Amino acid sequence: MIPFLLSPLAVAWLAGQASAIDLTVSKTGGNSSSPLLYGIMFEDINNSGDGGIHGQLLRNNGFQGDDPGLTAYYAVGDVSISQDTSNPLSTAITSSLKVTVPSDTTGYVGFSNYGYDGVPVLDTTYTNYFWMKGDYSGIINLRLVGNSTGTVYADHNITVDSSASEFTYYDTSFTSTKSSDADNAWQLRFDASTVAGSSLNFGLVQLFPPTYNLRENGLRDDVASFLAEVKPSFLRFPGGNNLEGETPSDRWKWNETIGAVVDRPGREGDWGYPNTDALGLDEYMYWCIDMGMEPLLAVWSGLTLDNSAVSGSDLDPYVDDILNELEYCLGSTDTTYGALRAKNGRTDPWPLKYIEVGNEDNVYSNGCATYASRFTQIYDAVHAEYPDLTIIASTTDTSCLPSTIPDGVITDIHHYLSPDGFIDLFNEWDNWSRDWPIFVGEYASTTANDGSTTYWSNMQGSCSEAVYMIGMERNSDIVKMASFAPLLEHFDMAEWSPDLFGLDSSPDSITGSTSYYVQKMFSTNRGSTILPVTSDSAFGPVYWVASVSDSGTYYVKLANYGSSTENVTINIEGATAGSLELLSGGELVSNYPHDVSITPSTTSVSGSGTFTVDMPAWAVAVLAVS
Ligand SMILES: *[C@@H]1O[C@H](CO)[C@@H](O)[C@H](O)[C@H]1NC(C)=O
Ligand SMILES: *[C@@H]1O[C@H](CO)[C@@H](O)[C@H](O)[C@H]1NC(C)=O
Ligand SMILES: *[C@@H]1O[C@H](CO)[C@@H](O)[C@H](O)[C@H]1NC(C)=O
Ligand SMILES: *[C@@H]1O[C@H](CO)[C@@H](O)[C@H](O)[C@H]1NC(C)=O
Ligand SMILES: *[C@@H]1O[C@H](CO)[C@@H](O)[C@H](O)[C@H]1NC(C)=O
Ligand SMILES: *[C@@H]1O[C@H](CO)[C@@H](O)[C@H](O)[C@H]1NC(C)=O
Ligand SMILES: CC(=O)N[C@H]1CO[C@H](CO)[C@@H](O)[C@@H]1O
Repeated sequence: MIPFLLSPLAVAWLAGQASAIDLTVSKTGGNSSSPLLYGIMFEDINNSGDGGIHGQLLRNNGFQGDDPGLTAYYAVGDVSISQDTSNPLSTAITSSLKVTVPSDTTGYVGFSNYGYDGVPVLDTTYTNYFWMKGDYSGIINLRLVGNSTGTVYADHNITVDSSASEFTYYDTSFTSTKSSDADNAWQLRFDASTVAGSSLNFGLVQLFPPTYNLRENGLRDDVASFLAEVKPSFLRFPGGNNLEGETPSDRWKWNETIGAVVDRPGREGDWGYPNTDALGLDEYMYWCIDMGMEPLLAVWSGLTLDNSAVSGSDLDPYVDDILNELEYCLGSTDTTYGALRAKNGRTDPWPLKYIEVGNEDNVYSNGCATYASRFTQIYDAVHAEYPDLTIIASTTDTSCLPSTIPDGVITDIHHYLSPDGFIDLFNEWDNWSRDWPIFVGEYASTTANDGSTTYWSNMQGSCSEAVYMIGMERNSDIVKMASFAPLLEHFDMAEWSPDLFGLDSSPDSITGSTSYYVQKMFSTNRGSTILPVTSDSAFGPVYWVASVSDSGTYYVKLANYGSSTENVTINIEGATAGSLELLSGGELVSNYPHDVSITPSTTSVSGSGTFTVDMPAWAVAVLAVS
């Protein structure tokens, strides 16, 4: 809008507007773009797995981790509840919940579970599993209730015949109406009159809303669907630091995350809370298959978070463990671990093509000093048996890497920076050696330019990520893969912000940060060839990259890392129509939990080979035309 009177501010505004930027996209030349460029990195941090994307909603159901206590449980009625280690459910699940009913008690009593800061109660169907032990024949009443209000959203009876000699398994499903908030609990109640003076034990209670692609023990459909909209190309898992552990025995152990959930012991994760490992190796693989992603499996390389590293012959058993894990993923059903995979429900090998050796092996001094030998030991063993696997080293730092990097190895770099930090790295890859490919395995703008911590990404930070991504895409002949991190948080349980998106237990809580929308815009608008662009202007404050798809759609990605509107003219000979997606909202404006103000707008555009894009301050845009 042109102001009617030219105030000094308006003159400044016009001055900012005066220099139109002219871009001409070449229809020939250029490098092919990596088809895997935009993917995701996942580890259980801030309850992104348990309490986040994994479907199971009840917390502390297996009393896992270092000191679970009665976290999330409450007594319902005049009973006492306790963690009972003398009635383990299985070798892996070493406790159950004991509900002791005083003599002369009548009515329905039992226990509740408050989930991860509440249970999300939606207008949908839930499946519910539990084990129980103790003499009881009669009705078990399952409910979803407002924890403070007592409002009943779901009320369901099943008839059981439980014995004192062993645990009996029950599964059922029921429908619910929607609660308007997060303050909900799941309850299990029984008729006290027949138990009075005695007790019952319950094990591994599980409650699932509909799961993504209807997988058993699957992901929350609403959360996974929101992520799927990004169309990520790969999933790096299971860490991150959460792969490592403080000591070797604390590491993520693949063979304790498979099979029936009742056989998974879980562990104290590296981010200070228990991991149930219900989201285990096979579930990650199904997640990849269901979202059309390449799995990128990180394997433990001997580094622990206390700055020690297992190396030399001490590493041999762990190398064998990696080979066992790969046999589980890739072996035929004639092999020991391939047969185990089949027993667990998957006959075909998993479509695994990428593994990463460790995580950030450059960060700790003892890690860097030993990584060259540890990497080589693992590389040699894996490559000998699986020559087609692409192997990723966890650092680009050549001082930690072998002096000769084997052909085909990708190296991983991580950047957590201020917005200006990403602008400074715009040309990081322009002059980089083309000798081996790059994976930007973690990146996010995490602080403001003054160094203060960013709570949720704002447009300045997200725009700086877009500038850096433009730099990667321009160089995606060597930058093969990139993933923002961390992916997801439970708002009430976050130890690391900002994250790409988040949720809590209230309805409609799933919130994309401004960075989520940048990732989505870049990932869903990909060409196969990066095209040369000529311009009358240098990069900054506006940055751009152009590409074309095999079907002839031209994409021009733009970021304006500046405080003035910039008028950009884009020439693409022969292109006549398409769309413009634009994300803007002010330098320090953010989306917040339950307060989403910035989402991309899409408009139709037409032109005969020329398109103009007015880039607001701190904006990110994608022009897609043919
Ligand atoms: C293609 O890559 C080479 C480096 O290998 C680079 O010099 C050239 O500018 C790239 N072309 C485009 C269009 O990005
Ligand atoms: C949930 O309700 C129980 C009583 O049933 C109460 O003790 C507990 O404090 C409530 N929890 C929360 C988080 O409000
Ligand atoms: C569950 O069973 C109890 C006891 O028979 C009964 O009072 C209650 O109405 C039943 N609830 C439902 C939802 O059927
Ligand atoms: C997992 O593998 C390790 C190393 O091979 C082995 O010691 C351990 O017993 C296995 N655990 C299970 C549950 O199979
Ligand atoms: C990369 O090379 C270009 C010229 O080709 C130069 O302008 C730029 O500063 C270099 N970038 C880095 C990070 O060295
Ligand atoms: C942007 O530039 C084009 C081409 O010079 C011009 O037609 C258009 O009016 C300009 N838009 C604005 C808002 O100044
Ligand atoms: C800083 C913070 O809130 N950290 C939390 C991260 O999540 C774990 C598990 O929920 C909490 O124990 C931390 O306090």
